Amino acid sequence: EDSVLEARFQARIDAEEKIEPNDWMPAAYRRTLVRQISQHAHSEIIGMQPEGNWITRAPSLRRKAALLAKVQDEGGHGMYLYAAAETLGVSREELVEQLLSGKAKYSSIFNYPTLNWADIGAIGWLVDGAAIMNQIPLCRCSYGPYARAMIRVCKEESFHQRQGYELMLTLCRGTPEQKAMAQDALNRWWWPSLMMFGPSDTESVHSGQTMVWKIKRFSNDELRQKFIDATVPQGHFLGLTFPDPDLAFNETTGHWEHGEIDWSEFARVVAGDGPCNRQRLAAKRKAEADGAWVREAALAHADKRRQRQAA
Ligand code: FAQ
Repeated sequence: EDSVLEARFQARIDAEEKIEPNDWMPAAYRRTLVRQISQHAHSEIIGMQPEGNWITRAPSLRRKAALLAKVQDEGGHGMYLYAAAETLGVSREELVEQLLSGKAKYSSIFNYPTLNWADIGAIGWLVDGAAIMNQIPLCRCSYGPYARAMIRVCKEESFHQRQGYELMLTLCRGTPEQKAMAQDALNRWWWPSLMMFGPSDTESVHSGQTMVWKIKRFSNDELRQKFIDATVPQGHFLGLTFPDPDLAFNETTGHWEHGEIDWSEFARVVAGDGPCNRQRLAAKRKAEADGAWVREAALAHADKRRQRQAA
């Protein structure tokens, strides 16, 4: 009986046991994991584009090597996450098809353009900073393969975040023009970074159930607040100003209070109408088409090997 199985399943979750691919799980648990993990994988893959834009124009060999390594890590995270999703019974081809057709979501943040070199610093500092804040709790997610994937991913994200902050620090200690570039990047990336955490708790449709299942451990607003509290002092250390006149420290709560997030902008970007949505999908489709011959050759090679072994 499903209700008995479901009660047993929830008891395992409550006891902090990991759920593994061959264990019984409710269909809705499987569905929500496929949704979240695949969106996460797509984000890593599309997320390679804004930074990839600057690899050929990095200002030094050292900066170029670090950026190249970071973008490669993101590709690796995507592959790792697709593999975790595959343990739930979907194929990678199916998931990629959903991305290419525009059906699948990926993080809103990657639909913003990287206009100057300081954007690479701002992405590392803010976007990877937000990603870590969201992903550290996912290392304790109830689904084993996703939780284990997150451990390695978080180690690499932490290097990415330091890379970005150090870049910002260098610019802020540089010429007035360099500092102005850093300020401009913060102005453009701050609000979109806060939107990465998703809709406010009152609007979040999935949080209630996913927290019971211990996929999520903290709500969207809780993680957003943790991120703001950690990041504002870092920005002040850089000597930068946040583009939020309402940002203020509340001595009683010990938290930084922030102004209203423009949720209409968030909705627009998620619906496909952000500054770069079309460009991102077009670039991904082109990459997929350009790489088709590699996949065909690999399949033909695997087939030949199988035939040789069978003979
Ligand atoms: N963008 O009910 P909720 C990275 C959607 S980090 C677009 O609150 P949930 C590293 C949501 O999917 C970025 N859509 O949903 C990197 C749902 O739509 P659906 C990726 C968003 O799942 C750094 C609807 O709104 N990280 O890639 C966004 O409980 C630098 C209702 O929302 C992850 O994916 C958004 N920002 O909470 C790479 C982490 N927010 O599916 C390159 C794992 C919400 O019903 C360079 N994911 N939506 O159609 C999560 O933790 C969760 O999925 C949340 C959303 C917190 C993102």
